[in-house]
Amino acid sequence: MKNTLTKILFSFFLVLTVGLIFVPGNLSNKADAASCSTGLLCFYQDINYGGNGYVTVPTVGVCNTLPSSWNNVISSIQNGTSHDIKIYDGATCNNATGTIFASTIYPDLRQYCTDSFCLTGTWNDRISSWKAL
Ligand SMILES: [Ca+2]
Repeated sequence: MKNTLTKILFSFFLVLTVGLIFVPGNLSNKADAASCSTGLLCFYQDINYGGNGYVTVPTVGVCNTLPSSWNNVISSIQNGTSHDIKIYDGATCNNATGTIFASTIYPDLRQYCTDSFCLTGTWNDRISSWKAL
């Protein structure tokens, strides 16, 4: 009798635990992370891949100036490509630069700076151009 009650209680807590882990809301970040497919470079206006997205297929070695509506507004990035991406504060792949590594996600650029740029701030709302390596 006690053994049966233990099994019932164990089953109840197992179902409860699985239910809590797999609540759809808890998966939102993973679902968003999967929205940038392999081979694509995805910029987002807000942290955690929120707001509008700007999706592109990089051409290696070409400097890309962001459209004016995307200048200095990017706050998170998913790099689904196999290329490192150089990012620049200047509009013509000039001024301060940093690297967005291949197959890497950056959920919050407020937490990301590079080299001497770290002395003056982070990459949040700073990217104006980029180039695939
Ligand atoms: Ca800038």
